[in-house]
Amino acid sequence: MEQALEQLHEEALGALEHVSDKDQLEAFRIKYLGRNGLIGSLMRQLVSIAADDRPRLGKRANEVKNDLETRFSDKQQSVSTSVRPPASAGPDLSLPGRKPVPGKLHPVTQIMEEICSIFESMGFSIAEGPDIELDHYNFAALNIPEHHPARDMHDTFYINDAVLLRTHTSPMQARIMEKQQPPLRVIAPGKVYRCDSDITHTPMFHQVEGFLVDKNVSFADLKGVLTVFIRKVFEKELALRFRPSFFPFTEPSAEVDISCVICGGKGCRVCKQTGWMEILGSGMIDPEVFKMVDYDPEVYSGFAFGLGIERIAMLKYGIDDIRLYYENDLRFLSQF
Ligand code: 2U9
Repeated sequence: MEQALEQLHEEALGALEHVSDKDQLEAFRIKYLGRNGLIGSLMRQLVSIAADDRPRLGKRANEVKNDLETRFSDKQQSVSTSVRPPASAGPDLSLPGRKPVPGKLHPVTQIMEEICSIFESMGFSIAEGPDIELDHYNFAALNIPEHHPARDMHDTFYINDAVLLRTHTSPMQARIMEKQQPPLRVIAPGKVYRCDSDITHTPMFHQVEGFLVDKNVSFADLKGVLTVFIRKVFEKELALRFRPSFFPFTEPSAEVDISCVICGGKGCRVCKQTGWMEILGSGMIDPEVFKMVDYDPEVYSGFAFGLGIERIAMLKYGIDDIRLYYENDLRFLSQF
């Protein structure tokens, strides 16, 4: 028994010498010091030896056990510190890397691209123009002369008497009509600016305005194009309702409502129990606009429309505060 105890002690000390990582250390613990380990089973055999020898061997077995436990815990310390480089050695290259978070397009850009591709599929081309615009193209060329009351509604940021931040993207279309002859199908997406800020308005927002000019263009064509567009962008068979309205550059004009995307037209809090949501403005281009660019209104007719992109995205994704788009909070933006 005594010899077995001393042999086991030596064997364990030798084994501990060769331990160099946490897994080996745990295997050592289980083999020698664990509940069913070799030291424990040797100690259980003490009951069967001669009563005279028992106190001495029992004492020695405890010494061996304590010695192995102390050395085990010293080894534990050296193993756990040896995998960590000293602080002066720079970054720990053995640590797992951080997963890169891929960036995404802003939700407004995503919807803008989607809207453009829907109109492109219907033969429209895309035109982009300057954010800083002449008063002439923003207003006068669109049948909004000086002192016209419609100018008040645009809450314009003026740079000087003749230059402003465009309040809609229609100036681009006026520039195109000035240079090109029909037939034309163009949409103008981009940033526009109005001095207004609350839960549904930001001083900068995005619009898409479009127009189509050709011979024999009717209000039915306008309804057809807008119905296809709305159903594609919302991916739903929504109903459209055309409500008479007024814009200086279109006559007749109509505001377009869609059946509520939330309740399907039954009436809910979002559509204020009406079953309808206002979505865009539209109309047949006013003959006065044609005259300004030397198109003959007796030969050509056309329709135009305009919509706010943030509003479309708010309705599509159920967002109730337009300012969320521009607070740069990744918890909001990364959802899209
Ligand atoms: C030309 C002539 C006419 C574009 C149009 C609207 C109606 C319209 C607003 C809707 C919400 C902009 O974002 S919004 O504030 N737009 O209601 N825009 S017709 O009419 C044109 C465009 C170009 C030469």
